[in-house]
Amino acid sequence: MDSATSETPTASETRTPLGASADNGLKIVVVGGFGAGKTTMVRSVSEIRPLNTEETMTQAGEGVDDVSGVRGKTATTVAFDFGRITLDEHNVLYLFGAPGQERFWFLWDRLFSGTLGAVVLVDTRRIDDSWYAIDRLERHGTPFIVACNDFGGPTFTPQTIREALDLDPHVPLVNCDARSRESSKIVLITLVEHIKELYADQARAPRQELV
Ligand SMILES: Nc1nc2c(ncn2[C@@H]2O[C@H](COP(=O)(O)OP(=O)(O)OP(=O)(O)O)[C@@H](O)[C@H]2O)c(=O)[nH]1
Ligand SMILES: [Mg+2]
Repeated sequence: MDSATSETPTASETRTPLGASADNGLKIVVVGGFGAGKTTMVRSVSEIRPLNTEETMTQAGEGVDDVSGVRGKTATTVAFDFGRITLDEHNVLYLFGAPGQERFWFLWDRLFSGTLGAVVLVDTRRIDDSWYAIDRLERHGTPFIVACNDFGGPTFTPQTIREALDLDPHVPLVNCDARSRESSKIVLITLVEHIKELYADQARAPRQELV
């Protein structure tokens, strides 16, 4: 197998040093089905050149991996992607992109450890591939949002997607283009705001019980 494990140059060629006042690291993971665009999102939004652990896909994997929905894909993540984005002078998001292939799912538990929240990337042509990620996040109790990545596939109403994913009404659902930095930033902002709301709800809850 050819090794493509590398620090692949991306749109964010600029090397942004971590600010001296940054003292709060927030870990976010990007999960989803095989080829849903996880590596693409980490690459497009990271302010540093991201670390990618990708391997060239060869014929040897054809009997093992379900490549039916990702014809033309040449590389796949075998460990994780890592990127960074500064929110403000104190807060920094550390982004981890999960491997999508079933044979690497055992790595997900480690990736979820200490995670503040997650983005579930969905390819609407293969919605079923997202069930596993959502199930794992719900079991783990990790807050998450769902982002439908634009592969030019059929457009469904938000309600249809919610029903297909059996999504709780409080889980935000957004559209995105993982190749776009701006679009990916909006996804991350949506997640951070969702997490803030959850914490605010939790902070209010005990006071309500005392009344
Ligand atoms: N049209 C379109 N293509 C995309 C988009 N995001 C990613 N791609 C392409 O889809 C392919 C798969 O993207 P990856 O980022 O490797 O997907 P992944 O989820 O990391 O894949 P695994 O790690 O193998 O599970 C690549 O060829 C991307 O260029 C998108 O928003 N629109
Ligand atoms: Mg990947």
